[in-house]
Amino acid sequence: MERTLVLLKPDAVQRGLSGQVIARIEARGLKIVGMKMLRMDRDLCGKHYAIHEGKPFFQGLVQFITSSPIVAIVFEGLNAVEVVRSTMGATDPAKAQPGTIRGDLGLDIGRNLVHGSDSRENAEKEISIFCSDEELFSYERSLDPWITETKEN
Ligand code: IDP
Ligand code: MG
Repeated sequence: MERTLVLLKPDAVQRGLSGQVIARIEARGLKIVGMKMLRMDRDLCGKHYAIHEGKPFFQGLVQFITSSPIVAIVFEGLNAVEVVRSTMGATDPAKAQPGTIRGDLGLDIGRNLVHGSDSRENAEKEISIFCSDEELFSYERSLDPWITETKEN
């Protein structure tokens, strides 16, 4: 089954929205297979956001994401990457559709609450940055057949 990395950014944790964000993703049927709270440092930020180094917003992003604890969650399920991305909404909350996490709970591109991997390949890389194999769990839920008829993807 496909896995993806979700980060509840410092603004989500500080605003007490962690539960709401997790609930929206869980309610779609995706399963939590790993979760932890941590404070990102400059090093981890450089690894996770390597593709954005040098961009005008990078310094602000580092400052923000390292400013307070985050929650890192690995979700698993059918089309997990795409489903999380569509549930999050567009990067800029001002442009995100109502009904999405960013469209309902956010206002500013620099405070957009949540991260979700943008491809299966990047998901695998990002998960390995944040979680060891021992921190990830494979388990069945009895309701899985009521969420999807697909066993593998
Ligand atoms: P994504 O989070 O929707 O995948 P990316 O383009 O990968 O968006 O950007 C990573 C993160 O960098 C965004 O979620 C946001 O926190 C921050 N960011 C991107 N563009 C801007 C900007 O123009 N101003 C401020 N922050 C930005
Ligand atoms: Mg991105």
